[in-house]
Amino acid sequence: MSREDQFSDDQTWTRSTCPYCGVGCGVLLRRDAEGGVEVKGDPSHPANLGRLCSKGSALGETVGLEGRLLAPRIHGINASWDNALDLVAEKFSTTIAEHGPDSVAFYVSGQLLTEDYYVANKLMKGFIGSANIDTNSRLCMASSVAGHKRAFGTDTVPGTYEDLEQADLVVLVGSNLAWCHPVLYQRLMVARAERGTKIVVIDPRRTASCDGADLHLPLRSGSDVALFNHLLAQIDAQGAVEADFLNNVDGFDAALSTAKDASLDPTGLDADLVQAFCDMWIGNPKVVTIYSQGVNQSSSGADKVNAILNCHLATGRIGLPGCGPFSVTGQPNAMGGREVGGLANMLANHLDIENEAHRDLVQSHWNAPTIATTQGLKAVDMFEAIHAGKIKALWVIHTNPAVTLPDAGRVAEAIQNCDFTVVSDITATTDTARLADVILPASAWGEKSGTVTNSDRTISRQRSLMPAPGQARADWKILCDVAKRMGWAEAFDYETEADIFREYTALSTAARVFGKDLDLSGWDGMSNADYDALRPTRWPISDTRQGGRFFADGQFFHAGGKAKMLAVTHRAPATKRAPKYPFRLNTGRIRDQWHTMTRTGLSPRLSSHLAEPFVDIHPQDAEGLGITAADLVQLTSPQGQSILRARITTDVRRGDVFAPIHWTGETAPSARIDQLVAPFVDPVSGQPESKASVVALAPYKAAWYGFAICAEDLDPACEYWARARTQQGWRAELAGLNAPADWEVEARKIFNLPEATAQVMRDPAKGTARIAFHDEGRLLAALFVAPEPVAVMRDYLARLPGSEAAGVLTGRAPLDLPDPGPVLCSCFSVGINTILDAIETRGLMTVDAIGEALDAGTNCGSCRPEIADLLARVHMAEAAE
Ligand SMILES: Nc1nc2c(c(=O)[nH]1)N[C@H]1C(S)=C(S)[C@@H](COP(=O)(O)OP(=O)(O)OC[C@H]3O[C@@H](n4cnc5c(=O)[nH]c(N)nc54)[C@H](O)[C@@H]3O)O[C@H]1N2
Ligand SMILES: Nc1nc2c(c(=O)[nH]1)N[C@H]1C(S)=C(S)[C@@H](COP(=O)(O)OP(=O)(O)OC[C@H]3O[C@@H](n4cnc5c(=O)[nH]c(N)nc54)[C@H](O)[C@@H]3O)O[C@H]1N2
Ligand code: SF4
Ligand SMILES: [Mo]
Repeated sequence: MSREDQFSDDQTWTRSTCPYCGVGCGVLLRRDAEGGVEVKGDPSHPANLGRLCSKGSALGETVGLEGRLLAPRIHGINASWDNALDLVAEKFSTTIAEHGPDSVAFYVSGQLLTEDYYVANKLMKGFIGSANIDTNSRLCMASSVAGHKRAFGTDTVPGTYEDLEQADLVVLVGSNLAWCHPVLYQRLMVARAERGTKIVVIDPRRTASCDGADLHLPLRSGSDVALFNHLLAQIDAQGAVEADFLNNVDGFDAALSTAKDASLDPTGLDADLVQAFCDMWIGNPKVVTIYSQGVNQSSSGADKVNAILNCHLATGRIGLPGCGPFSVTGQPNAMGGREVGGLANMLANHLDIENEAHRDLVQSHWNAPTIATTQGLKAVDMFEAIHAGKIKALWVIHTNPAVTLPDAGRVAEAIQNCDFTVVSDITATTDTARLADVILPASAWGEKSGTVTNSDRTISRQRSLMPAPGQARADWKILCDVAKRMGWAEAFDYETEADIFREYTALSTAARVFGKDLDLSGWDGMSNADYDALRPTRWPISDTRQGGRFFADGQFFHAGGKAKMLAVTHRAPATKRAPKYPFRLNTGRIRDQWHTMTRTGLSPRLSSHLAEPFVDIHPQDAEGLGITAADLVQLTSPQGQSILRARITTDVRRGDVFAPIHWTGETAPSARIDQLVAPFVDPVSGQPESKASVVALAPYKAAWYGFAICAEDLDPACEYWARARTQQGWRAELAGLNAPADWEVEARKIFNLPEATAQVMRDPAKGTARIAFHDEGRLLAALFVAPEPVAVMRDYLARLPGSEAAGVLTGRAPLDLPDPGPVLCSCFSVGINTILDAIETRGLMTVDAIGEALDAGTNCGSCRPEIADLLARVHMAEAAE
């Protein structure tokens, strides 16, 4: 029987899991006639029940071979696998022989499959004998891990996704759920429509998640501990402490007395607003507090987590239907990584590196020659040790640290200067891969196979739908190939990912003696066929229990079985604003891009939502600096510089600016935001403070600005450029300090069109130029230049390459063809102007009415918060008239 036959009514669909966020949505996949991939939500997957967000819906647009790395490369030249693997094994072996096991390191990713992660960890900790394996989850979940362990004695998310639907109140702390966990947000919105769930957002910035919220607390950056300490004191003052539950909790008195001493001043919030929040929280026993990077990515991240957990422990609101703290994980397998010991400070199966009995068990299970006895270097320290030359061989797998680590310029320098660097990636030219000695082609989502664990402990399969292209290989295979060449053939002799998974579940069974919560013993000895047919299942999975929630029974995992409340005090962010750096730089995500865009950036639909990097500035700050909308702005921090497009908005607090994290050397070199970010970390978790650096702002005085469209690629050489995919090719924003002598010559260089027929319109007095290149009547490319930001109809023009486009140089749509404006609904490509026009001319009052009229928001629903926001703005403006 084929794999599909076993679990699908329709035999042509393969069940798999979305490779993006930690919601972990199930997808149904099928090859289409053109060799592409059709994607739809899996109605039977418990995470999404058939829903998908914009990124999941566009997966089919991102599986082509464009940009793929198809063969191993040594110093930029294609090599055979044998040569590349021999070189990697030899370099790692000799470095270890000469300088010891701690002179090498792996930097891996929460996007690896559990099987990949398990093997990487086994190789480093049990065979190389160092714990220098850390992961981008250090930048992502480390504070939650530390907070969980301090409070519960284990790193466990107590609740399930159903809790969001059963809660009366959902509090989002430092989480832009509407954009970053869109399907969970949709589930929440449905529950809200049905049962009136209240929603509170705690975020310095007004986000799309605020559109459906009852309250928004725009607290000062980094002040969450002060707010939750105040809540704890209020819980006590209002008699909401659950005395019975406190029998299972240590540390209540100390935590409470610290909380009572705490001041609300650091939050900068209005006292009435805080009171309304506390009353709501205390008055709704069914409360879920969701938290994410606004909490974790902070120099007090672990304390923020514990301040939140304290409130749930004091009220016993944990592990019951509809209530509990909920750390939503970012990456698709951040949880799986934590489960198999993917961080430098843990072992597989939630076992501890410092515990001798734990180490012995793991070592004997692996039949390993050694086992690391102390924690390895955490991400930021690891790259510092590379910079200092202490680590001499580095292997980066499935992550792009030259872009995403704080002080990214220094990190790039460290990678560049490291004696030997290997990168395993699917993309040929990432900022990190460009710096490596050896790059190894990995098989990608859709080609590879294994398991992932989502935010609510549900383990699902990723299944392959098509063979890997070129010479690409699964990440676990590449790791095993190297391990075998390093002399450990037997221990890494797996035939399939099922072999690895079986070894892991057997370890879990052996680890039962330690009474850990993570228990997969029910799957011990699973057959290949069972592994193939595996349905999404929430752990624990044993003979005594399956799935469910943790801790309502008061059983925790510290010695003695009790939970701990921690006395935590507010600490301001590590960097202080000063006259030289008067602004606080907050960073985060946008709706339709995934991290460094290597995959989502291939999709024209996803690239149309926000096509250029930007910085959000409060109107009063902008005025003081002489910055107006669409100006370019130079940001300077002690670490580096960036140039970004200004968006003037009251969504940010005065003194704060916000910029997205997604742009790279490939898409907008001067917008790499982590070049500005200071490398300060939380002292407990080692997680960097990615959202609270200090910067100075100044208008960027470009001599010229340009907008370009083209069918083929472009290669700008100016100080500022940012490019984005379109259905017809590319669009790009450009700016420079020196205008070239001849714009036609320059345009030919940018587009690499030395011969094409040019149509040129110049106005030397105004300093403007417009050049279009045609081939047999079809538009190849066009460039619009002016001494100020160019005013043309960008979204209209971006659709023209490949068409006749006779009037392109006017820069506007013909009068009878309205300009749809920037795309809001990426599924149906509906622009803002089209929606505004429909609201105004047809009197539409609701998001659903707009959906009926224009289809916008009716497929994945990711744009519904923004449509609601547009509606609110129009109706508010009307009311004011
Ligand atoms: N579209 C999209 N979705 C994604 C991803 C993506 O790249 N794109 N990445 C995935 C990953 S790996 C992750 S980790 C998650 C992240 O998901 P989120 O954490 O929801 O996303 P962010 O935008 O990083 O940050 C959330 C919010 O924290 C706020 N914040 C900043 N400082 C503070 C503070 O001091 N206190 C509070 N309370 N809030 C603060 C920011 O203003 C921001 O709105 O998203 C996942 N989902
Ligand atoms: N300032 C600031 N910085 C941040 C954050 C922030 O909020 N603010 N967020 C942080 C967080 S939470 C995260 S999670 C990180 C994310 O940062 P990264 O992990 O560095 O970013 P990605 O773009 O996800 O990198 C994944 C890489 O893996 C490659 N890849 C894709 N599929 C495969 C595969 O199957 N195998 C292999 N081997 N490679 C593959 C991709 O091409 C890409 O190069 O960024 C962090 N950095
Ligand atoms: S919410 Fe979107 S990105 Fe996240 S797993 Fe689901 S479809 Fe993928
Ligand atoms: Mo993340």
